[in-house]
Amino acid sequence: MSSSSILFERVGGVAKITLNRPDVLNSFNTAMSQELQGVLREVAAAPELRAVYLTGAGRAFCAGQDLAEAAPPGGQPLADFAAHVRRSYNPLIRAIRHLEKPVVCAVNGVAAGAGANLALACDLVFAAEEASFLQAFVNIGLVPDTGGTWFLPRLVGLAQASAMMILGEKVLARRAFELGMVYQVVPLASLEAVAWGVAQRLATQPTFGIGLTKRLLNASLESTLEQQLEAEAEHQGIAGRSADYAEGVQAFLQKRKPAFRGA
Ligand code: T3D
Repeated sequence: MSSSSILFERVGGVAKITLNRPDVLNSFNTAMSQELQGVLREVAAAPELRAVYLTGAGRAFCAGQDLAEAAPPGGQPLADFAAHVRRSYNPLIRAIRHLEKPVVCAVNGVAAGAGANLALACDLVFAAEEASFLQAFVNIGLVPDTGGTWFLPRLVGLAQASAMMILGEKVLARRAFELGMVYQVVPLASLEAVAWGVAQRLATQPTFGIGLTKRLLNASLESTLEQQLEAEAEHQGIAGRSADYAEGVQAFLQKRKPAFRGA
């Protein structure tokens, strides 16, 4: 499936997804959100797709909600913001966190509002040195959404999250790295090669176990140590019965490269 506002390519085992409204810095209108939701459903249902690569077209990653759609000059503003957030943004975050495949995000430029929080929900976030993160909501009198109030304090602590969300100032990629918001910062010229290389490699890894790891990490953010110890045991029980585990151990003992199938 490929459409104008979301580009979707299957490259080997990787789903390459590009936010594609560069004239408005890839900001989300309703159609783009619905298309992205559809693509993520397609990826979830395709066992041959074992990793996701998400990026933006042009000079930005994503500038959040398309403000011209939300409040068109001389037109009708969105009637119900709560319903819009429930329909357009919450499903994206649920889809990414519940997708039992690694999601690699390449933040190629500014990531603002819902765009910043979309990136933070991904599993491995690479940022170009030229990229920045902006909790833009306060600048227009809104509250943070798209999971930001959940992810950001957990990533950077309450003091820094509060400052970002209340002051609404740009955080440059290097600072985002120092604060723990992103995995790696690389020059823009090598961003795609680096992040894409990781996504391609992940698609050959034991992605069944990586999916279970993602489940455990999701749970860990809300569990007690006792609950988490039990969850680890239960999920090790599942991983230990997988074909990938059998292959991984045999390959190790036979001193050869494993051929994982993601099952
Ligand atoms: O239901 C709901 O609606 C609630 C949900 C809310 C979710 C949200 O995400 S709220 C937050 C919305 N986003 C913003 O407030 C960010 C607005 N944009 C900016 O602050 C700046 O554009 C950036 C800091 C992101 C980038 O600045 P800069 O100087 O690099 O670029 P620019 O010149 O401001 O923008 C370039 C073009 O993109 C420009 O159009 P033009 O003049 O070339 O025709 C600009 O209007 C357009 N653009 C940028 N962001 C948006 C946008 N158009 C529509 N919506 C945008 N969000």
